[in-house]
Amino acid sequence: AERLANKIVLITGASSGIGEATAREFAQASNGQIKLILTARRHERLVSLSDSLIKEYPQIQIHAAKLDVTAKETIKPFISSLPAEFANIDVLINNAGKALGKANVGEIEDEDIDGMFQTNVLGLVHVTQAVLPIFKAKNSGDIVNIGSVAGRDPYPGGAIYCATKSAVKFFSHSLRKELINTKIRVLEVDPGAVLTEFSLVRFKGDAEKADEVYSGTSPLGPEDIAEAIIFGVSRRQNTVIAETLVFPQHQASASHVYRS
Ligand code: NDP
Ligand code: 8X3
Repeated sequence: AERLANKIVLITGASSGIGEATAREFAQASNGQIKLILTARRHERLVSLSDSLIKEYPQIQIHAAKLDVTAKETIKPFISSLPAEFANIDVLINNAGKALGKANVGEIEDEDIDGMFQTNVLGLVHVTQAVLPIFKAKNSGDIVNIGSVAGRDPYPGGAIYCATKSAVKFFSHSLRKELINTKIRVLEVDPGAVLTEFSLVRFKGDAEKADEVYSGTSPLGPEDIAEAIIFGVSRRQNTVIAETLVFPQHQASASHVYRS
């Protein structure tokens, strides 16, 4: 809790799944001694998350705001017009992301291709570009990028999603090298199967298809990934948990999954 105390944490995609669980875990691990900037497109969800956290941790400070990471021109103005008490960000959690569909190349909807690259890659890059000057100015800060097992182990039907997540990996690794002479840390967390709205989004609201992804398995919960994120961020300054691959017990690669 001491290492997290009074940190200012910006989370993208905090309205659901891993992002929401990460907000909760930061609140719990710091016992409310933290300032959270919660962003996503669904503002009403951020408000109810914020309300529930404030109820549990009355001293917590939360700024909940709509931010679409694909709206490139809004990102820098958003960061530079944060309320003064939230402006000096310490931790950036680049979590907003998605898969759209599972079609093979040649049959992928144009808007799915664009949606995945714009959110998972360009959104992450532009948010990082907007926040990094704050970190450089004080020579500290943590950037946590949410990749995926899909960025290490590509699978048919995932060409675009896997390409976006391997882009996240190489962006993260390049950035860590650029920042080697600073106290800014770059952490990459790569989840395996996590039960969130991920598959519902991928299959565009088809709950049956989404449920099939997890049938006969015990997927991770978003809080399991949140714990890995908070572990990395709360190490002593000299320690960089550079990459973390987290599977549920029945999974050993993107496609090697045991079903009972
Ligand atoms: P969810 O669908 O539950 O959450 C995704 C979050 O991203 C939501 O809060 C959503 O908020 C936000 N988001 C989507 N589009 C945008 C946008 N344009 N701008 C801002 N926020 C956006 O899925 P997960 O929690 O599972 O996904 C979180 C991350 O984890 C993603 O990067 C995903 O690729 C990755 N991941 C997930 C795995 C899984 O099995 N679940 C495995 C490996 C990686 P809103 O719609 O309100 O904008
Ligand atoms: C999500 C995991 O394997 O469904 O990143 O692509 S997978």
